[in-house]
Amino acid sequence: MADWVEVGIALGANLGDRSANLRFGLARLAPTVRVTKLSPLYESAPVGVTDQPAFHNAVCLARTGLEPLQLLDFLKEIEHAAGRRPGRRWGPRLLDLDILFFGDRVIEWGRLTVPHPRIRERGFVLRPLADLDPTRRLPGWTEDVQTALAAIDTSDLVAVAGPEWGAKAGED
Ligand code: A4P
Ligand code: MG
Repeated sequence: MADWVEVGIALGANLGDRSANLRFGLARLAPTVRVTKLSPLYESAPVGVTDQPAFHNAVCLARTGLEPLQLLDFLKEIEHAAGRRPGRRWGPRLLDLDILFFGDRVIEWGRLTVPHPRIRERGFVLRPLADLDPTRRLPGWTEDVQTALAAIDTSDLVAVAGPEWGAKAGED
């Protein structure tokens, strides 16, 4: 096991009971991945493939002793346990768990790119990440999270619950 490292994880869902699916994912992270901070819950218009239902999105900060590819496999297992099966890229999903950053590592392996390459374009990631840590500068970035957020349009985002959403049941 590596030393415990801080990671950022993005959570998304646009099928089924979206907030329940995200809570399922959160619950499955522990104790291997210990969540230290959870963002508010947002509803967001679909990006990429636009003819699909709106998403619920959130971000958490966490600590883990897993190596990067172990973390990726662990997240994929949780997605599978939530009922997700391989489908269209950017298409509808019951649960999506993406690694936003992994300590100060810069990774470009076949299966894993860290920091996540599309963070800067995505309000549904930047906004909740800025809620948790606005002055964070991700490895390889010249600006911090709040500066990146100020550069994009986030008018489609609606906060639907505060960070306590992670502990509640049945509010979708
Ligand atoms: N992969 C590479 N780097 C990473 C990383 N940092 N974290 C690989 C997680 N996975 C990473 O992912 C495809 C492959 O990316 C993985 O097998 C892994 O080896 P996937 O989750 O199976 O498929 P995907 O999510 O459709 O693809 P991708 O490229 O992760 O899509 P995105 O960029 O995550 O976009 N609109 C709204 N409003 N909210 C959303 O959450 N999500 C997407 C998915 C599109 N539009 C959205 C949302
Ligand atoms: Mg993904």
